[in-house]
Amino acid sequence: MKKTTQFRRLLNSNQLEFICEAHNGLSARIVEEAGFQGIWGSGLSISAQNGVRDSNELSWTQVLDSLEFMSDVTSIPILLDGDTGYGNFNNMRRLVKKLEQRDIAAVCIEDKLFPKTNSFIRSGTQPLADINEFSGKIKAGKDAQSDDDFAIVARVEAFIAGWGIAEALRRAETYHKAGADAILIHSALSVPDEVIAFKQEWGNRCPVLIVPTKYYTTPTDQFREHKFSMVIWANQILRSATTAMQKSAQNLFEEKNLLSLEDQVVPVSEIFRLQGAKELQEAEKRYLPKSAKGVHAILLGASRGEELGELTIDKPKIMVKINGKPILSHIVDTYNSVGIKHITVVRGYMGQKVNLPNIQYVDNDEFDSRGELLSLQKALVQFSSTDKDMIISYGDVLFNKYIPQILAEEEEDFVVAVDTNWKESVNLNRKADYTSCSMAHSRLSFNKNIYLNKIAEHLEEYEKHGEWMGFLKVSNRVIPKLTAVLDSILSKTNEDKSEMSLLINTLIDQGHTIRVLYTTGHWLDIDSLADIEIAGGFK
Ligand code: SPV
Ligand code: MG
Repeated sequence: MKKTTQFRRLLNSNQLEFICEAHNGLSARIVEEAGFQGIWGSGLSISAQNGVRDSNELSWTQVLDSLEFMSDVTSIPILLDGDTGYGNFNNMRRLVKKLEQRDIAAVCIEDKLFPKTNSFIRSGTQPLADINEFSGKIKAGKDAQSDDDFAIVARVEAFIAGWGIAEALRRAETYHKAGADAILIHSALSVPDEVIAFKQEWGNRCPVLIVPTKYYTTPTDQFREHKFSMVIWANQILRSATTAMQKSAQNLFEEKNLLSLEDQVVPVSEIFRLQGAKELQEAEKRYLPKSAKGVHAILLGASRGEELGELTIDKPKIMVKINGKPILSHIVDTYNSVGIKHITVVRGYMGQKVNLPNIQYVDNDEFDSRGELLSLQKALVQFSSTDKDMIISYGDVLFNKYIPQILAEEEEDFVVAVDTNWKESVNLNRKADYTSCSMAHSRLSFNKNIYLNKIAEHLEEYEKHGEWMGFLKVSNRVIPKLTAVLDSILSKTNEDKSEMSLLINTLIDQGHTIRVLYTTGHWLDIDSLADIEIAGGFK
């Protein structure tokens, strides 16, 4: 419902309604969350939160700026305390136009002179506006509004300025005739006598609003009994924030540490929530291009690597040094270079020797008797609910950084990298994972989406389209699915030694599509001493 319509319904409802002061976006949101159905855009509070006086020291456009923040973060109507309308009838017209543009539901103007003074400062000496001039201002405002539901509240300051009930009623009647939708009758007494006397005489000619700041001891039921339309809690949010800020500042100054304060204040996460941080995170997922940043890498690195002989007597293969640093460091550096810093390594053989910093470790003590799928299962336990995509790869495959980059950018649920240059692979005469795909790599496959048919060690030449390089990118959407498939495979005891290729083929059998990204070279499977030489040597 439009905010103007919401406010009109509050004004005309047959029960007592309450609106509460706010003075910036944060306080407006807090007031709405508390349950209020409307906000008082208090002139006193908006001035005070900027450290200036409630004497029109803020320009009217500065007030508008504050209102815009308040309006943007809330769905309930705002009644602006528009002081005297910031000038004459002409300024009032422009004010109404600008308020409507900012989705402000209503404005209240008071019959005093610009620059105004707060009603509780030297109240008795305050001059009132000329009654006819003020009525013209109301008329001009009503004529300027384009939304019929926009409301103008006329605030009668006769009691504040020391005039009696007759003057208050005369003014209210004139303003009502000029088109005011409601009257705010203000009083600086500590008892509600003036406003109640007014209401009794006024009857139900139009809704009447009150601001019980000074007569705060009055039970709310009295306002109900006298059929006031609306109570405005005009400054209590500003004042309670001030109490809290003074206390905290004093505490910090004296204690010079955060210990005694931390439990007394909301956590930073509450501020993020009030700012709507979550919505932005979700929008980023919709609108930002995917990048490797934030992807989680899982490295399967539990096996010893017997084929490297002596090199793996006292450490696992992933810790064997190439070019002066362990294979694992090379892999971590490559992932890091594209922004992937969440890395989990499943270690097994001589696990305690795998101890590079900034990596999460998962241990698979059954690395010898069971296959790599058990390692993956152990790692996945940590990711039952994650909002990150993951790339699963091997602890002994070196690669160029563009490979995780293109995998991460891909939107589909499952993606693998396939080397078209398999005839040049180091694996040519040893065990390799060949792939059969929906289309061979050629000029014809340019711009086509290619999908995986199967992975196998032995394939007929005609259906061999490349070699799987050991990378499986999984979107966070399907991690639970992946986990379920994995669990079902491992629940069959004869699949003890099963490998990643079985998992991928099972996913295909179950109807999942696995996107293939063809690449050429730029990776190296370290499976022999010769591979180490190729990669850069032992030193
Ligand atoms: C305000 O909140 O700025 C008001 C109400 O105008 S009062 O301070 O009571 O005048
Ligand atoms: Mg005010």
